[in-house]
Formats: sequence, C-alpha cells, structure tokens
Amino acid sequence: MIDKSTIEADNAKHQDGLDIDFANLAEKLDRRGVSIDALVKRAQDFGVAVPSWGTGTGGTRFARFPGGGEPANIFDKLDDCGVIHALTDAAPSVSLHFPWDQTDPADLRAKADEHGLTFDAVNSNTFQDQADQAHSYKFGSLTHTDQATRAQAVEHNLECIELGDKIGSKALTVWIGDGANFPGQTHMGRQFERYLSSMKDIYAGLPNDWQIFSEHKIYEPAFYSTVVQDWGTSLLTAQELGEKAKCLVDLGHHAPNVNIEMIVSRLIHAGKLGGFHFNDSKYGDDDLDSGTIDPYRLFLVWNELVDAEDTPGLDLSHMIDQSHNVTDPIESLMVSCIEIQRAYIQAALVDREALAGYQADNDALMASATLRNAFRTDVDAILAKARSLSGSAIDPIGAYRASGYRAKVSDARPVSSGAGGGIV
Ligand code: PSV
Ligand code: MN
Repeated sequence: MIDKSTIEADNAKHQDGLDIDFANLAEKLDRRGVSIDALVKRAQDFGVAVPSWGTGTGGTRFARFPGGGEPANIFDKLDDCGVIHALTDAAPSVSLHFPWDQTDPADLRAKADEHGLTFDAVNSNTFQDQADQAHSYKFGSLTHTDQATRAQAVEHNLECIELGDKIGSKALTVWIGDGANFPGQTHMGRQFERYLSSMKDIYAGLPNDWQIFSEHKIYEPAFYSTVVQDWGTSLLTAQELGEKAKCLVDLGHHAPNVNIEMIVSRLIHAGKLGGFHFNDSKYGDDDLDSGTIDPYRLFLVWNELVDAEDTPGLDLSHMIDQSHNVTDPIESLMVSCIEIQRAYIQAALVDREALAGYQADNDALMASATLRNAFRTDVDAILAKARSLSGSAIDPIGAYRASGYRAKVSDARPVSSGAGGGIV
C-alpha cells in the first residue's frame, strides 16, 4: 500500500539528524548505566493492536464529519491497518468487532496475511440492534429480563468466538451497555446475577487456549447505573467465571481522577489483568488519542506493567480503542501507537533498584524524582531508530503525507455519508 521507495526517500531526509540524536542519547544513557541497544530492541519487539473501527472517522451522538477515502468495509480497514504497521512497525495486529466486521474468515485471514497482520481479541456487540435480530437490546442484552433476549446475546458471543477462532484470535472482549437510566428501573442484584449466568454460558464455549475479557465502564449508554461499572465488578466476574476469564482496562472508562495505575497493580496482584484499550480522555469516555491529554498517566500505567513484566502468566493484550473525529484516523492511530510505545520505553528506563531503595527509606521526594527522570527522557531517537532498522518510517506522518495514500484511496472508495451521529 505504501511504496518502500517512498519510505526510503523520506527516511533519507532524516537519517543524518537521527544518527546525531541517537549518538547523543546513547552517550547520555550510558552515563546512567543504561544500554540504548536494549531499549531499541524493546521498541522493535513492541506491538499494539489497532481497532478496526478506529480506521473510519468517528463521531459523537450529534454528528459525524467523514473525510475523503473512508474505508467502506473491513478489507479497506485492513488495508489502512497495513499502512499504519508498514510506517510504524508498532501495530502488527488488529482487533475486530462483530458483526461490524463479520465476513468470510478465509478472506479476513488472506487480507491480513497480505499486510503481515494478525488478529488480537475480537469484540462482541450487543449494545446495538442488528437489522435481522428477533429480540431488541433496548432494555439490555446479557442481563435482559427476557430469557430469549439473553440467549440471543449469548449466541452472538459464541458466534464471535467461532469466527475469531478461524482467524487466529485467542480472546473475546465483552463490553455491554446494559444498565438503567432510572433508579428503580432494574433490580441491581438480580440484573448482575443474570449477567453472571449469561457470561458462564459464553465461558463454557471458550476453546482451551482462549480467554474472555470483561470490560468495565462507569456509565454510557446507561446513565443511572451500569451493570459492569467498575473494576470491582469486572474482577468479581472474572473470579466467578474461572481461569480463562480476565479483566480489560479501557483507560477512558473511569470516574475522573481515579488512579488507573493502581487498578492495574491490583488486577496484576489478583492474576486477573487481561488487556487494555488505550486512549486518552479529559472528561469521560472521550476516546481521544493516546497520550494527548495526560501522557504522565499513560507512563504511570506502563510503569506498573514494566515493573510486573516478569510475573508468571502475565500475557497482556494491548489494544487501542479510540474515535477520531477531526483527524485522519490513520495519522491519529500512527501517533497513538508511537505514544504508547514511548510510554513503554520511558517506563523501561525507570531505575527500579534506586526506586526500591528510596521507597524503603521513605524518601518520597527522590522516589517520585526517579519516575519523573524516566518520564522526562526524550526517547524519540530510540523509537525512530527502531523504526528505521525495521524498514519503517523515521517520520511516519511525513512519509504518509508524502505517499499521497489518502488521496489515492479517495479515488477508489465511495463517498461516506455523514448522516446521523455515531459513536464508534
Ligand atoms: C465502549 O465504550 C467501548 O469502549 C467498548 O470497548 C466497545 O467495544 C468500543 O467502545 C466500541 O464501541
Ligand atoms: Mn473499549
């Protein structure tokens, strides 16, 4: 999709500058006793999954303003994911959402292979009604008071597993919008019991090498109470279901000021952290680009992950879940992949021995300075070097714009309608 020669021509413009920056950083890190090559290797090994739904322009419940060359189907979306990976070398997998992306699994695999992509967790969708379904989810899906509606929602999740299995996915993420808009509308206890019972039916259909992730979110679309509203409920669910059940943390799904890195630490302690939906937010589930509002929080989350990286059995799915309303989604996703990778590399720079010493001595000032010292280190040259060594772009946005990809696909893809709203 992106000509190698375009990347090479763009890289040639930046190579000399990168070499100088890299040598400077190598020398600086050397003085701290840190090997830059080990960090480059970490950056090269890093990957985060792109959400298929993030490649189209998102919207709010008020409106959607699509750009030109919007992907019209999952194959266009996978082409866009291929571009993101080719330019960043940081997005080797894609997370699909069913039924949005539902199609012949052989065709999905063939298209992914074309771009050297694999599939991470698949997502079910019982927060919307589909045209042909018998029972509406207006008043709930997995927790609905009506048995037939719950069975239909369970069945959809089982179909997601079946389809996911055919494309090499190893996990199902379940997020439901079920809840209530009025006090008294539902019996909170019985509603949760129905949720657990439905989840158990789905769990029973998991292949042995699969996991199920429960994703919590504090509110929206239900505005009074949500069934899986926080990590407590998510953890209860994962513990009740069994070993293959874990919790997924979407960074945008918490009350303002909640200490997300502490939730991460607790879930690791419980052996129940399964994965992430990375994004950023200022007010609620804003689905903004990763690292654009609070990069320090992203770093602190990664600090917990790097700290625990040798924990036996900790094998996380790192995925993005964002909505790009005013940017070219490919550009936003490339920058997001790099910002997530940046936070990871900065977290790898934390002097953990020194930190443990300051913690033992109750030296709060030096302990926090140790974290900030890592966070403040400009690791750009490490990320760019990792990309250039892998044949990707030193400046992904510059190379992408030079390629003219969006204009080219605009000629081939149908004009997308902005009618109606649409949170993705
Ligand atoms: C819900 O807000 C969510 O975070 C879930 O992960 C959904 O699958 C996704 O957004 C797309 O609507
Ligand atoms: Mn999410």
